[in-house]
Amino acid sequence: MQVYQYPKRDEWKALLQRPAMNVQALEGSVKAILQEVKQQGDAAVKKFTQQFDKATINNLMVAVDEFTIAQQTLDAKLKAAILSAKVNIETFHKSQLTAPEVIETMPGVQCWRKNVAIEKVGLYIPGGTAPLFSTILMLGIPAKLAGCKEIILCSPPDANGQLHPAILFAAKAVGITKVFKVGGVQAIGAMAYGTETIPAVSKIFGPGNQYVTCAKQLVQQDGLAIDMPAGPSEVAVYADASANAAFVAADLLSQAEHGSDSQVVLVSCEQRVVNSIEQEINKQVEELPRKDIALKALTNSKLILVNNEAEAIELLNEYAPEHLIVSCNNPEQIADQIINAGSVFLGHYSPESVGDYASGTNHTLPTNGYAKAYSGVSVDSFVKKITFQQLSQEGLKNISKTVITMAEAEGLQAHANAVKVRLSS
Ligand code: HSO
Ligand code: ZN
Repeated sequence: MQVYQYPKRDEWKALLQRPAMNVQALEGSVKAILQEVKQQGDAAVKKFTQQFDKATINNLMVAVDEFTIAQQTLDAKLKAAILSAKVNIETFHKSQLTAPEVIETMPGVQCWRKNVAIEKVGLYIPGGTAPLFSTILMLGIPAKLAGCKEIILCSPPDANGQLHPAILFAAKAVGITKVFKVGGVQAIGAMAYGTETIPAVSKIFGPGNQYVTCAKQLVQQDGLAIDMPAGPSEVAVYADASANAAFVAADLLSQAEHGSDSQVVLVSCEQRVVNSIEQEINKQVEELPRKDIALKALTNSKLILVNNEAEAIELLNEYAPEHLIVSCNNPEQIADQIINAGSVFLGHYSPESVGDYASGTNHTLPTNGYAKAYSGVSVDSFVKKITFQQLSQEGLKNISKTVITMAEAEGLQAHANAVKVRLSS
C-alpha cells in the first residue's frame, strides 16, 4: 500500500481521486440490449440470459415451490441471522416514518406535506459467487415500510437457472414474492420498460457492475428514477494513537475484499499507528479466502499521514467516503465535524461490518464522492412528498394582498384574478 506523508492541500484533489469509471465506453452495447428488451420483451430477456448467464429459463418468475425449497434447504443458523438482522433494520427504518404535520402559516392558511409511496419499485441484486442477499433486507424493508404496492426483485440465475436460496429466503422474509431470474442490463431494461412477465416500475434500486450502472443511467433518461449513481465500495478510517492496529486492518480489509476496484483509505497523525496497521494488513490478508481480490484493491488504496486532527477532518470531508470509521478515543467530538460521509462508525467497537449486515442502518450508500450531496437509501427513497393546502375564506382574505401584489408585479393578471374573483363572491 502506498504511504503518503503530509501531502500539501493542493495535492489532495489528485490524491483523493477514485479509480476512473468509464461508463461511456459501454454505452453503445448497453443501449442495444436495452432497446432489444424494450422491443422484444421476454424473448430478448431469455436470449440475453442464455448469452450472458449461460442459463435456459422457461419461467422467468420464481415459483412458490422454489421459495419453499429455499426455506427448507438454507442453513438454520443463517436463517436465524437474517431474521435477526431484519428486526434491527426494521426497527431503525420505522423511526424514519413521520406523520404529516399541518402548519398554519397565516390564520386560515393551512399547509402540510404527506409521504406517498412510489407505487412500483424494482430491486436489483447482483449474482456471482457470493450473492449479497443482505442488500435485499436493505432495500426491501424500507420499501415495505414506505408502503410501495408493487415491489419486484431481479437477480441473475446460475447456469442451472437457479437463484441462491439465501436470496429467495431473504426476499420472502421481507415480503417480496415477485422475484425474477434475470440479471445485468436485461434486468434493468425489463424493469424500466416492462415485458410480458416482468412489470415496469417507476424507480430502480440496487448495486451492480459497470454495465448495470450504465443501464440505470440510460433508463433515467427515459424518465425512470434510480436510487443513486453507484460506484465501487469504499471505506476511510481515521485512527488516532488509541487505535487498535488489528481492528483497523480488519476493517480496511473488509472493504478491500468486496472487489478489486474497492478503495480503502487510512488517515492518521501518527507514523507509528500507520506502520503497525500496515503490518497487520499484510499479515491478515494472507489468511483471507478472497486474498487476490483484496490485494488488488489494496493497490489503489492509501495510507495518509497528516499533521493534526483538524487537517485529518478536513481531508476526510474532502474525500466524502461512503463509510467512515473513527477509531479514536474522542469519536463523538470528531463526528460533530464530519459533513461529508455516507455512514459513520464511531469508536473502537463499531466495525463497518455491523452496518453492512445487521445494526439497523442502511448499507446502500453514496460512493465516489457523492456523499457531498447524496444520502444513503432510507424510507424516504421510496416515497414522494406531496404538499397540500387548504384555505378558509378568511385565510384567503388574509393572504390576498400579498398574492395580488406579487402577481400583478410579475405581469400575471390571471393569477391575481384567481384570488380577486373569490374575494368578491
Ligand atoms: N459494504 C457494502 C455492503 C455489503 N457488505 C453487503 C457486505 N455485504 C456496501 O458498500
Ligand atoms: Zn461490505
